[in-house]
Amino acid sequence: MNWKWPAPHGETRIIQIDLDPDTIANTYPIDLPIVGDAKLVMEDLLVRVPEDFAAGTRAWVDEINVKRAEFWDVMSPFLQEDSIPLRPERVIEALNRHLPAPCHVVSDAGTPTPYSTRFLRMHDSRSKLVIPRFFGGLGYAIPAVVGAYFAAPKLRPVALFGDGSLGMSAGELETLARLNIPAVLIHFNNACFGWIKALQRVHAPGNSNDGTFSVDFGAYDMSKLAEVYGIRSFRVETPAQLESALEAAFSRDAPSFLDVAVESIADRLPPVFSWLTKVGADPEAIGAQAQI
Ligand SMILES: Cc1ncc(C[n+]2csc(CCOP(=O)(O)OP(=O)(O)O)c2C)c(N)n1
Repeated sequence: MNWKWPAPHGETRIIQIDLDPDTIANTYPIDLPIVGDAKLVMEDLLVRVPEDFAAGTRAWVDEINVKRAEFWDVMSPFLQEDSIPLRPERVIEALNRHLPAPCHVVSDAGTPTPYSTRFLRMHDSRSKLVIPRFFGGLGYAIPAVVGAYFAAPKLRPVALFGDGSLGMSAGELETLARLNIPAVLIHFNNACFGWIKALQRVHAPGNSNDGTFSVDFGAYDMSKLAEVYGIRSFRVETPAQLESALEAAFSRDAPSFLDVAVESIADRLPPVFSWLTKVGADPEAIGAQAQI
């Protein structure tokens, strides 16, 4: 939240745990720096937690679980919605039902980030979702699943990316094909740099050209691109096609590419705190979203 929370000089006392001493207190004034591996430090901290504090924490965890259940209730109609073009959250919902456990999911910046962080459900502690959020460089997921596969060949690698990312690392499809990496590649095709288009609309609404500039691509069937490399490809426009493509992709032992035509995040804002605040929606409301 652009370092707005917790307030930098507020009441909250902050302990920062980091493996890298150089990052300690870089952003916030902190009360207690601890340099160490997060898992080991947590184990040490847990034995020091007083019992009455732990009891209070249990009540808090219960409260969070109630809110969590409420969240899934509120979101369920959107996750089930069969509108066309498909809503991105509908794609994640279908993926949840097909993902094997454990698995490695890598997501690019753009549409896949807000929707995978909010809706992807991983039930296995060995599963991982990796998103290069530090710089959010587009084009990471396709090459990264090659690395994920060699790091853990028994775990199914899954890549989530937009068409902007695909444009930046499409050549790596050749690597996946040549090495026969059994990745499931899910392309969120919205024919634009959606993230940037949404930012332009949020910050400069009502300008000529709809306030947007240089962010639209043509609407292409990108499954044909993957086919060039001999990768099994699926063009997905309907919920039924989504189901059958996921079914087929996860039953194969070779790379598969799903070109999924999705609604653009420039048309209906995803749960991005600063965007919702800017357009006057309540970002803290469960299931907050806004049409723009
Ligand atoms: C290498 C790189 N260039 C530019 C950006 C800035 N950027 C962030 S999101 C975005 C648009 C992403 O478009 P797309 O991959 O099509 O996903 P969408 O937002 O449409 O879902 C851009 C250009 C970036 N993050 N990385």
